[in-house]
Amino acid sequence: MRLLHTSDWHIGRTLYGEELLTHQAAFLDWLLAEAIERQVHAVVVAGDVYDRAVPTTDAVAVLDNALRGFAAARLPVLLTSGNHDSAVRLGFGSRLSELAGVHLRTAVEDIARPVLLSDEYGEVALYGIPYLLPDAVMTDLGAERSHASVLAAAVRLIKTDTTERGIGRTVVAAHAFITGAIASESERDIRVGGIGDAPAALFAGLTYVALGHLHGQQDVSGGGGRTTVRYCGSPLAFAFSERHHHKSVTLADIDGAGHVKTTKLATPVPRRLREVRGKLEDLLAGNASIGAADLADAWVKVVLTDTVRPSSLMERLREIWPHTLVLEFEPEGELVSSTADLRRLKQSVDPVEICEHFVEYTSGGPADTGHRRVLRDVVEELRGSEAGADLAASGVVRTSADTPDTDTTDPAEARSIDEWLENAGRDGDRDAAADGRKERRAGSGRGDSAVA
Ligand SMILES: [Mn+2]
Repeated sequence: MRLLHTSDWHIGRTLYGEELLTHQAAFLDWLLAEAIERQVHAVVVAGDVYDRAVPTTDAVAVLDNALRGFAAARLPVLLTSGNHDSAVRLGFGSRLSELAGVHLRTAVEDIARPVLLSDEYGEVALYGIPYLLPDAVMTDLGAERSHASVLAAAVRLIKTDTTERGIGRTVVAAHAFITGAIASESERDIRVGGIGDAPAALFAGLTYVALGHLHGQQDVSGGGGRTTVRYCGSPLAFAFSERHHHKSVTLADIDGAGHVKTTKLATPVPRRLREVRGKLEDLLAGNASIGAADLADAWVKVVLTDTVRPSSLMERLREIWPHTLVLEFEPEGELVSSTADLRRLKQSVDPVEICEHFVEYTSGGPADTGHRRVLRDVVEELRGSEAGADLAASGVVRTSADTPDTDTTDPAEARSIDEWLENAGRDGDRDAAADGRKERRAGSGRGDSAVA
């Protein structure tokens, strides 16, 4: 028995704004050709068929065309719904499409209804477990609120069915997060609300478990037992962090005794994903030592290390590498990442210092004396004004000793930034009033603060 296992097509997904649909359609054409050439008994698609619960009409047309191709070739296909799919929309007309060999498994009541295949050794029962959101299905399955519990209940239903039918070889498609598996950046985490992941052991006794959800191919059989549990991974890379993945679909050959041999079939690569890092000048010169040569056909992520931000960056990069999709800026030397920046910002209480961070971030170099003088003047003027008191109260300008005073100041009093600026520094007498308020606040004993 030979099956072709694939998942996570995410039809309609974009890559950093780049349309992937034509590449997805090309992959599906390739898949059909491979399935025919390698004479597989069936194709198994383990969820995340579409990228969105409400796919675009173009995405629907691509799937429709692919399924028609498999039906015309008399190749059975089993598809389950993943966490990105709407089970109801994907499952529409499933009893009809089944007549053409397209078996959609998107509902709990269909979990234990197998597609029966046969080879020279007898029958193989093929089941599909849709992505099971514990809150939605725990009652129907008589399970607890966890992935492990609902999946175990689904597997029990399947095992009862195979026992009744007297079938020894069973294949199950499931969309789940299996304990110990390695996640990628492009998946939506389904382990929320303490619902957790599920151990591979709950599939013990089955022959082959065709998993979907994680986008990197991996075997999670976990040693013991004869059950092969495997993620085939997505057919296309969906993030630059997946640029080292070798995307594939899995061919699973099951012999008469239920031994499984898996083979990866590399999927077509529409464009390579490449990440380069360096100074703009070196990059534009196509400096091979930093990997900047020959990127005209690649999807490119550029990390610039210049200390001053050059102008019209994206335009200049796209002139040499038309498929540049992502541009990041990390001045060399001091570690500057958004996380580090935010941490630094959080530690700063002096508004002048906070503004200096902004200057540094936008210009790529630290604020000089001139910058600092202007910043200090503006901040001091603001602080000395009614508008400054409002800003402090609303948490926009932080001072080390301040807590907001909602009794005496109304942050909504100034209706716009323009109004603040217009009034800024007009009334020097208010310094004293502001100081007085600060003292009262310190003594008021209210611990709540908008500053944190
Ligand atoms: Mn997915």
